[in-house]
Amino acid sequence: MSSPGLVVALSGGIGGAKLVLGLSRVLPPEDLLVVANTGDDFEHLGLSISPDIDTVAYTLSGLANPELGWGRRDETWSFMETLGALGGETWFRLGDRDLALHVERTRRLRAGDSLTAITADVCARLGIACRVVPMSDDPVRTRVRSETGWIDFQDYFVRQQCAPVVRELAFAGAEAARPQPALMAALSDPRLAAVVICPSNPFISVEPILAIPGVRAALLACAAPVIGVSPIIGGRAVKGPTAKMLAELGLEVSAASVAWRYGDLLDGYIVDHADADAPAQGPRVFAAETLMTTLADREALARAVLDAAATLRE
Ligand code: FO1
Repeated sequence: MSSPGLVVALSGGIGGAKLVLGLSRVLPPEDLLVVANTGDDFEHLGLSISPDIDTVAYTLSGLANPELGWGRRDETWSFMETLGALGGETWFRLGDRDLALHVERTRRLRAGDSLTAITADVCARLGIACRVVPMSDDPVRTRVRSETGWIDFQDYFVRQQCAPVVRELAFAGAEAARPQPALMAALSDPRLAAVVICPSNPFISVEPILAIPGVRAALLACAAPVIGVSPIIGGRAVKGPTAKMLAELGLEVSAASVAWRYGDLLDGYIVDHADADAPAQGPRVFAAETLMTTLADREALARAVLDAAATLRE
């Protein structure tokens, strides 16, 4: 397949992973670098868990659970059932197969291996040809301030099912985190053709990446177009708390709001046909089918993003 050059995709959550799969099918593997959010990472049951890395890895390897969107397909739950019977915490559900990844990642982190190295080895074993890297090897933890105070991310997202009203977000550790070297190298690579901000929740999946010192400046300075893809379609989020968070943070629930939130980072912005009149000041707006139901949808949106980048490079 012909390639426009190197493409960097910033991804978090389920929506981001869907577009990453589309990009992986329309680009040579050596031309796709996926940078996964790690702000959702947490230690639970003594295990180091990296949900957004795993959602990308499982999605790219065809192992993602199609119903849940997270974890693995063909899962069994003996560990969870037994843990529950022993009075353990079962609000964060770990399937038996998924558990093996968390156990092995935790062992290697304790042995001193980097999250980057562990992720590369896991992806190689899952047969993934493109590069998947964490946004940093240093810990960054998203926290949410609600009316009752600060909450750790997974407690908010899973245990409390996004019920608390979000007043503020913080990314603990971001100010001391070093950006992923492969990302910084890619942003100054002469072959860089596009940076894609995937249709993820801007607050919890993308802003942790942008909060790492040097990343936003490198994106602003990079020679290739930065293309955002709206996670809002017709005023609604496809999945997850994006719309609720926009409203609770006092923003209009619209594709334009997300573009505004990214500010001057975006050169282009892909919105759904339903939002094609979105007056997104600054970035050039392109309309596409952004609801990804089928694999063909994922590929078509990936092509629309790359076409937009080509247009902006002219
Ligand atoms: N999300 C849930 O809503 N409930 C769960 O029990 C749950 C378990 C889980 C296990 C492993 C994993 O990688 C992800 C898991 N998620 C679960 C999703 C996770 O909270 C989110 O994918 C991200 O943190 C936000 O995108």
